[in-house]
Amino acid sequence: MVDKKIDLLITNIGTCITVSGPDRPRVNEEMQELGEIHGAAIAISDGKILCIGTVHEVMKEIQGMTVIHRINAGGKLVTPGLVDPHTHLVHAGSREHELAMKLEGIPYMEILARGGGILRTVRDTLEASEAELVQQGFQSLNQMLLHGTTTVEAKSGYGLTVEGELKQLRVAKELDSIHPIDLVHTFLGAHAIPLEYRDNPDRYVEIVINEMIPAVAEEQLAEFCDVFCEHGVFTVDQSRRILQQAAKYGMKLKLHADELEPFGGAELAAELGCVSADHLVAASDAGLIEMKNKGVIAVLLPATSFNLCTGKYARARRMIELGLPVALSTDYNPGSSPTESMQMVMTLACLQLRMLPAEVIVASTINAAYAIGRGREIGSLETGKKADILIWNAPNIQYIPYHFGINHVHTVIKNGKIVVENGSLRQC
Ligand code: IZC
Ligand code: ZN
Repeated sequence: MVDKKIDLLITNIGTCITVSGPDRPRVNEEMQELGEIHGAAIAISDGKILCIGTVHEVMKEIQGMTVIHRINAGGKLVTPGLVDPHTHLVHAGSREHELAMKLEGIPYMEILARGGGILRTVRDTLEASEAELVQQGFQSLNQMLLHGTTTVEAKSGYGLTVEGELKQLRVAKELDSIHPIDLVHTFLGAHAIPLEYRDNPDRYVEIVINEMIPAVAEEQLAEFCDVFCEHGVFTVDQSRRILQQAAKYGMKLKLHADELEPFGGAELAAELGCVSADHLVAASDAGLIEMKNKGVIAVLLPATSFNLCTGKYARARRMIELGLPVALSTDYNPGSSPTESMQMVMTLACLQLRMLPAEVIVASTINAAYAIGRGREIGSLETGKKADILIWNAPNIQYIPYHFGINHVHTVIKNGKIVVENGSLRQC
């Protein structure tokens, strides 16, 4: 090891939350295990963690090695970078005009049924050039990075034509290559039924199955396939057919399940062995138990419940009690959750889902990483993992969800590089 160089050495870490543990999502009481090290240091080489421990341990291990750059964490709190496993990142425009409609009592699904909502964003996104979409997505990613998110899942679903979906996925690939945040790509052609197929939704499902999935696979544009399985969008049977085809093409599976009413989504996610089922506000106990038995991760999106003003939140306590691995996400999108901030989600998870601050950290790091198939590479601070690290302006982890509505991130290190310094993006 002696000839190895340390690219970055972080010393004087007050408390380091490593979230280290077994190579699998955390369940039950494990969701409260943070793997704290007091008086810690982290040595980084080639974008990865070379060693982590107390200052004494790390200094001993790296003795004789050249240290190229070092930072003093000033006794602050350090955690893994946050992972956001469910976003509709690439889109054009925004939908603030829906706010007054919502306050008048018009439900989200009714706005969609009138040709607004998702379909409004589809029109805006189809009209936008790839360069415009890259520009808008880049700004959102900057916000995410400033708020401590270092890996993001990004769905398509605002094209709803073969070309439109491919365009969105290509933009996501481009963003992945030009922005420090790492992206994980998901095909969501089954996001809404286009108006022209309203009278024959199965015809649209056929296009998703026979044209879109093969085209997306051919260009290797998506690792996951997802479906918005809900009353008024895609039925359980249609969702099953789409996901089975995606699996044939080598994609891993996700599902928007039981967001607004009990619809059999959790049961379907278990039946198909989805990596995650997301939302689950109205999921049945039977469905949750089936998910647990199949190891499906529950991705909860409390900012969406908050923003939809329904007063209905996922039963996180019940899920944790049942032994389901729970992850958190923003659901960032221009309709039901216009926020890039995982810190906002963490506050809502505590106050509305009754999750403990420690559980919220685990759900936003290692369990979120497993929800996008990255649990072995990110989500905790352990030797060999990516050096995705946050230094916080917060005395302890409880303080982050407690003191809400502001950004507590001081420094972001992504793949071993400092990308946010003193709360501002570093020019590179
Ligand atoms: O644009 O409204 N729920 N899809 C499913 C969304 C929200 C995104 C949107
Ligand atoms: Zn979504």
